[in-house]
Amino acid sequence: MLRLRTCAARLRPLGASQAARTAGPRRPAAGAMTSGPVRCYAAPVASEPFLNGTSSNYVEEMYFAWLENPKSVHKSWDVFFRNANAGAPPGAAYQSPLGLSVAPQLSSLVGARPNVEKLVEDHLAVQSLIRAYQVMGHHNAHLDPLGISCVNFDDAPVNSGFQDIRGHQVAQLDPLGIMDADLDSCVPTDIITSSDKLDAVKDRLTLLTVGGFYGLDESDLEKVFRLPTTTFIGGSESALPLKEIIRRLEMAYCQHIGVEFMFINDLEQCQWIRQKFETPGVMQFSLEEKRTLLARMVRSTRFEEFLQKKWSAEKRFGLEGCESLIPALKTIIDMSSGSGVEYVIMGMPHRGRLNVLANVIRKELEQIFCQFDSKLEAADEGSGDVKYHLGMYHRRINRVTDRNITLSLVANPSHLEAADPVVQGKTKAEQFYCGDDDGNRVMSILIHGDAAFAGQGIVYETFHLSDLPSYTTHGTVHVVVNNQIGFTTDPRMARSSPYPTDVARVVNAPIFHVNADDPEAVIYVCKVAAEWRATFHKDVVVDLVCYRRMGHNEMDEPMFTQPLMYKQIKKQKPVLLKYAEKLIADGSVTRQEYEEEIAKYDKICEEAHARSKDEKILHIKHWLDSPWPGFFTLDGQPKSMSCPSTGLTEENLNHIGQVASSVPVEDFTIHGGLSRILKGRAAMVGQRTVDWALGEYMAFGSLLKEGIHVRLSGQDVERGTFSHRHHVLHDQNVDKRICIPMNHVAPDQAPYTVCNSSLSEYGVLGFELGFAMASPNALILWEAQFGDFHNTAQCIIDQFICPGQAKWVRQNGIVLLLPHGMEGMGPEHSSARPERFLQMCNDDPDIMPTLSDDFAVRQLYDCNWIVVNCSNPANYFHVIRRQILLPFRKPLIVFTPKSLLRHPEARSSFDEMLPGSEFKRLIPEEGVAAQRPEEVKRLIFCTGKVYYELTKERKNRDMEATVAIARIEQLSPFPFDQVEAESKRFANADLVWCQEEHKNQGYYDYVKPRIRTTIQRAKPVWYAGRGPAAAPATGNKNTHLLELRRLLDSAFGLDAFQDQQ
Ligand SMILES: Cc1ncc(C[n+]2csc(CCOP(=O)(O)OP(=O)(O)O)c2C)c(N)n1
Repeated sequence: MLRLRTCAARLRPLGASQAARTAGPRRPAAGAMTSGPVRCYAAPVASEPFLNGTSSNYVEEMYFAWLENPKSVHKSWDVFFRNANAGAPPGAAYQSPLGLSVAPQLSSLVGARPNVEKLVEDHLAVQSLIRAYQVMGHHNAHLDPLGISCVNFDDAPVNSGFQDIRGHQVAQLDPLGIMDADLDSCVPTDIITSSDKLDAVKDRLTLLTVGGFYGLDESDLEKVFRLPTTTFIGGSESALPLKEIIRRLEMAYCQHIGVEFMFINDLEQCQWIRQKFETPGVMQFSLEEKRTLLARMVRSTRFEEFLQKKWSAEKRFGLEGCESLIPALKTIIDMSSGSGVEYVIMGMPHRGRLNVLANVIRKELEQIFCQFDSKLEAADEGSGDVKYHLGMYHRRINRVTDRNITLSLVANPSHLEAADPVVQGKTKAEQFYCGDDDGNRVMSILIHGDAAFAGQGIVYETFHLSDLPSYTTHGTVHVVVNNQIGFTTDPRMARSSPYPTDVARVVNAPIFHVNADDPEAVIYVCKVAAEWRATFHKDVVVDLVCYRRMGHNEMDEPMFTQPLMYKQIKKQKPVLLKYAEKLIADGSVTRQEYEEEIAKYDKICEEAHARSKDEKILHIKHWLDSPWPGFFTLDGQPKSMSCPSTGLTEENLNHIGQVASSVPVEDFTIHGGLSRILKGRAAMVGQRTVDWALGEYMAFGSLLKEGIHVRLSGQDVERGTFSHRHHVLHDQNVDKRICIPMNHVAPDQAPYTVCNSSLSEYGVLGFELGFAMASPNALILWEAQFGDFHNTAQCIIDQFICPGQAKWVRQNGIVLLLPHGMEGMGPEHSSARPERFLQMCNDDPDIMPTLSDDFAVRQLYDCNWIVVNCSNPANYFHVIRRQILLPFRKPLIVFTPKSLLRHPEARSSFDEMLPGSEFKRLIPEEGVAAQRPEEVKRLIFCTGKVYYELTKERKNRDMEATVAIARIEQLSPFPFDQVEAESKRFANADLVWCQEEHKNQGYYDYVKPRIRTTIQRAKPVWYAGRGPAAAPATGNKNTHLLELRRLLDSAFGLDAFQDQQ
């Protein structure tokens, strides 16, 4: 090692500090030393002229090899190292190798130097060339099965086999400059873009040498170059002639697979990939594998053909042009099953979905076929969904590995990529609940379209969750069905990145582009992708470069917009045919066997079709992606229609209150300000009261104690945006040492997860929704930083949360906490947009429901979601607990307070939380006005924080006997029964709806018709609130206060509405 360092020191000018750094061991020196005694070279040396930062590694490689065996390196290197070790001065060790003897005749070496320089330069050039292929080879790979980027359309050949079109022709031959997998299709000028034919290599090389980048010329082709350790093309050989180096690099990087990985900043991972693609002969398939692949291609192809034959006028978003997707997915699943995965959760768009359901998930074919029957009667309530959006869950034996595997395809809306975070959340939950901390047992696969993958921002948001501790699923395999078109839009109009997959580079995911018309290449990259995930637990992308044989759907005419592309597609021989011919030609199967395979599958389809005619009823619940075994009765009904009391014993409240006020670990120093907060909590517990944060603590802590996992996620939720929560304590003296008291509630409690999320709403809310899908026995909450930020997650709300049960019969108990309130903070942080949630509620404003004993629970059961605005901590506590104690699950939207978090009146007594107490859908007037209700002149209905402004104003105006105030805490489903009771109680009062929001916003449009229905339209419902406006709030504090004053004036002005009579 010392010898090496000495030599290295001579090859590079080292500063003192650098010299010190080189002292540590780096690589074991070879055992046998063949040269003379070591000379320490202490004096600073001049750099040799050809040496620079990059070449020194190469020279070191040479040196190691030389140490092992002087004959393994070129003679010139042998001489050089001998000279160097013999003490040649700087510059003098580089000599012509021929006819020279070793030192001491050093003086005679001068003069032969140019040859050695050339030799070193050539070696460096070869090393650079190898690296250039590793970095840019994919630009020249033959990825497009149509070859249309390389074809003159006026004279397009019919492709009968795999393309043999050189990547370098790309720019020259594509008349349109469109439809290339790689929009950045310029040929890298520093790599030799040629075929495996030596002549072509020579031609190209000659061309290059004219203006040559690396300075190699034709005469170098036969020269043998030592290979650096950063390549595996040599196999067992350590040196190869240049022409063979080029040929092998072309084979590895410029055929039907294009590998993008050199941006990964991890040497081990780069080496792993190099080995997988460079090692000679690595892509060998056994006969068995080839036959399995052919059988899978048969199924994939014939399934679409069968559907086309039977239902030619139906949309099905067929897979034609990318039939290899099916064997691709099956390979990923086989490989993953082999490495221990038991559960694969998938998400995918429309394209090929039925095929995946049939041939990957193995949904019964008759269940798929009967979906095409328009006369099928729906057995489930709700809207249902089209067949290519439904989900599926299936547990079966994987035939290749003979192990159990569960496959689930998550139901999705039309909104492309929206299901990505949902799949990840569900995957994380399944991992969490089975204790799979490293993702060895549960994994996700996401399938994408090329246009959507590049265009939709949610893809990026989802990638950014991939390595966060509370969100990682430990690697996802992404498969892109890159048919080089999005509906009618060409890639050059659809994205600005060279590849549709470039978004994956942000997380250092390797990207394997593959020509989907080469099924073996597809299978190979899928194997590598699955292995990558199993080895490194990181994301990986397989880009299946293919085409779309039909229009966007089977009814569309693609020739309107892509005439030349489709002329070419019409000439394209189907991939199954090409592959079958290849296997027949090489003797892997006989034509008869191939035809029998086809006949066998066709028969399966025909028989299933016959059976499908017996299906008379469509059960959407047969398409559930996440069954909840044991939660419902066998026919899917709730086990009861009641909700137990959500109250807690005094002892429990005290105990949780103490946990919330303490630091349950030893030697843990918290911030002084936090000590005061905890002391304040302890004092509240002593006084049997809770504020908002403590009420939340009681709810979460008690559920945890009862074995319910609680997960709270969102931006800065650990402390709380408003610094009120403090669920994670930070040691002030030890970096990253934290304590989560909520996990110290009881020894056998369920775990509490509280996690600050990435700055994403769409991605994180989708993720939490997916997490909540996995189990009904968990409370999953997402909190927006401010309520209005939920609008960047609108797609998850509109497409999944609001209609999810109606479309896909899957209930979901996710909770959204949306800080809301007009506090004079301007338009951006005031409104959680209650009007939007309320507008999407499914209760009828015009029909007074039939009231029954279980009305409150039934109403909840029938609604699509619950919307509440709690005005005190006890009610918040109850509604959170009710969420779990209900015998079914519904999404819960909570408008949460800001100033009320610290409002001295917004506190609740333990009495309101004891056994027997429950969530109050409406808090009736309980003050002075309630004593003589007949004398009350006005009944104000309101919700949320404005209640406190109203009571203060009422007191100031001394109107407590004349004005009653009732709080509607559960806005939806609307408490018709309680509003009716309150209206009847104050029979002589006029009715006012008061809100602090603008008239076209807030709750007014929702509550007014419902109050009117309740009172049988006997009276008007007056409005006291801000006028209509475009923005949610004013940015001017004075205007804010003025508006508040005005709305309070109208609320308490008993003649304020006279002129509206
Ligand atoms: C968010 C969203 N925007 C628009 C659409 C309408 N749309 C449906 S398919 C499609 C093209 C998708 O192209 P690509 O992702 O390449 O998939 P392909 O259909 O080619 O398989 C579009 C624009 C949609 N479904 N979702």
